[in-house]
Amino acid sequence: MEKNVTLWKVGILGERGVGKTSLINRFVFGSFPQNGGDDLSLQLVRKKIDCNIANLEVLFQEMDPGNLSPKKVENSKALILVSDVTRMESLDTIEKIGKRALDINPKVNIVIVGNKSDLKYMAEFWVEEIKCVSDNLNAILYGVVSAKTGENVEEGFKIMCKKIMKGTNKV
Ligand SMILES: Nc1nc2c(ncn2[C@@H]2O[C@H](COP(=O)(O)OP(=O)(O)OP(=O)(O)O)[C@@H](O)[C@H]2O)c(=O)[nH]1
Ligand SMILES: [Mg+2]
Repeated sequence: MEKNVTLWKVGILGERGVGKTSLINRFVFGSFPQNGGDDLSLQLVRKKIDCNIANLEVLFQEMDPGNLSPKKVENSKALILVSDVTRMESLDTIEKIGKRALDINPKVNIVIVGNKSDLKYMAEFWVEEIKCVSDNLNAILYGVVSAKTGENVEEGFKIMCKKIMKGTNKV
């Protein structure tokens, strides 16, 4: 008999090319296709999460920041805002996206990541700057990750789920 499933929708947003598709591929399929792989922007990608929450499944969706409707924000358990550590303006962009999302729903759970941590030698910003944006948006979690090497990806998603479940400071 199928048990009840807890299903959370999680939106992934950020500038073009920051690695949204690659992060989904890394976490859900454990792979890093060259050039980001197939476009997942129109798909919902579903994954079971093993993190003390019975039968938790997450539906990931790349969202177009220019088209962030109240319905999309309301339906999302969390929004993961992705920047690229080699491009400073990508961090400014997610701050703007985050502010817009909070205007729509001040209670939305926000996670801030700087992707491409494997390119640290080319980085224009790092954890300190990410923390600053995270504080401004009252995010539940922030950090650097790499879809290419997998650094912090699996752990990060699991920590996010645990924090949401505990309702650390929101929900
Ligand atoms: N070195 C490195 N490259 C990455 C990483 N993540 C993504 N890339 C590369 O960055 C490029 C863009 O990745 P995508 O995953 O397509 O980015 P996206 O945000 O989905 O892009 P759009 O859907 O076009 O907005 C691709 O060439 C990826 O291979 C990473 O962690 N490290
Ligand atoms: Mg993409």
